[in-house]
Amino acid sequence: MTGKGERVRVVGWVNSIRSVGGIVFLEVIDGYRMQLYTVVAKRSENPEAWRAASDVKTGSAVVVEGVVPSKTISRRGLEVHPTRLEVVSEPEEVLPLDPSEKTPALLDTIIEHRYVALRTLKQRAIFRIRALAVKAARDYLESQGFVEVHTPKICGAGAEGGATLFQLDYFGRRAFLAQSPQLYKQMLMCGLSRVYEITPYFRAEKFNTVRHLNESWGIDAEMAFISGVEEVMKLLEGLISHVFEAVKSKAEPELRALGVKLQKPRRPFKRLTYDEAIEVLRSRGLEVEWGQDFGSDEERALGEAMAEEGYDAYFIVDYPWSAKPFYIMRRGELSESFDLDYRGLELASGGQREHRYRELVENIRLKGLNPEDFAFYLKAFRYGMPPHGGFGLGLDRLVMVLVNARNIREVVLFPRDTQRLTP
Ligand code: AMO
Repeated sequence: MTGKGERVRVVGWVNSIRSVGGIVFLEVIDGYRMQLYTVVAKRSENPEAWRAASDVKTGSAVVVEGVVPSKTISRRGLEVHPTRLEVVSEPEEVLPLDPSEKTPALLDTIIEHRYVALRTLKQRAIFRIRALAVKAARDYLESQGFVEVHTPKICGAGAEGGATLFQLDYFGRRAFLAQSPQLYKQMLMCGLSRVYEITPYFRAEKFNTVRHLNESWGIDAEMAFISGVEEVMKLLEGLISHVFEAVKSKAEPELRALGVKLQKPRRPFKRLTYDEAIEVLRSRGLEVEWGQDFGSDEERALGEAMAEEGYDAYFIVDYPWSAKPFYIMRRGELSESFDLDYRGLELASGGQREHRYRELVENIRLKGLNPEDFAFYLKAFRYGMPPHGGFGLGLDRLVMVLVNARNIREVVLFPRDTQRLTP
């Protein structure tokens, strides 16, 4: 903390200017911290610094040296009386948004000019919390023995269904952008039994929702020698709880700037079977057929029902196998899989995988796919593949929940959707 009477050096941007009589007030946001300063330049105190402050334009990058006075007059930020004020860069034009947040900007304007928007406390808070969540996730998974890995993003096959693949020409061969690290993280289970990856993935659906992007980040984990899917769910529950705890305890100024009161979800998270979920939905007047996956409307309705029971976070288990990908282990009509939802938003999905070679080949066929397209993947199942399972946790969605955002675009610096390829 900076004490009264102390000398300080401030680097940052001028967010607003007010001039009264012989005093200029500059609101300056720090270069990277959650810190606002009010630079109070008085003609009577330091004419040179006052003159420099009088010439400053909103949006300028400045370096200020000064003193924190024992008696302050400003209401916002840490007050600094300058002894020297240097403008290191001036804007070429008027800023596209008001960084002092007196006039709120539209989300489209923010996305178009995210780098300027980061001069507001709210925007800065979102991306500082995002970084903290990633760090907390790493810390947690590493504390559980997981090794961070990096798998290819240019791939020869996809795992999550053909319609959602971005195709590209790879030296004359057909290749795809990775839809998920699914196939590779599973192959690794043949030699390293706990791995995780924090990675972007690419989905080519023409989404037009507030919860989908075409490039999205995920926290993927995979663990072997498991005795069942419950072990995977416990890991995910621990991870989510740890991230909430870390953000709550380490991002106090950020949460305050956003007006968010973060509540750690009640543990253990509720386990709701697919059949129970169908019952809940039908009792709320939604028409759902057994076997279908839930869409946003169903997810929201379930979220309301669970909230009434006091659960923010809940697993949906025992999905019909027909609604799940080929790599998920079957149990008759059902599957060893789960989704994790938070207040009506799907945050993660996962499950136990089919590790038995013959059954896996059969599953691929049953989904109407050609095992030959997955030869490189299937090979790893011939050399002593242990029982394993894992999950893919949507990082963007997790951050949405942490900062209470309604639109996924709020928490991604430069979102990629059907309309946006730049900036
Ligand atoms: P799934 O396709 O359910 O599973 O993805 C896992 C989680 O990633 C997030 N997510 C998305 N977020 C934003 N935009 C998108 N287009 C998008 N697609 C997915 C969601 C989702 O719950 N391989 C499996 C995971 C596994 O079994 O390990 C998979 O990719 O939060």
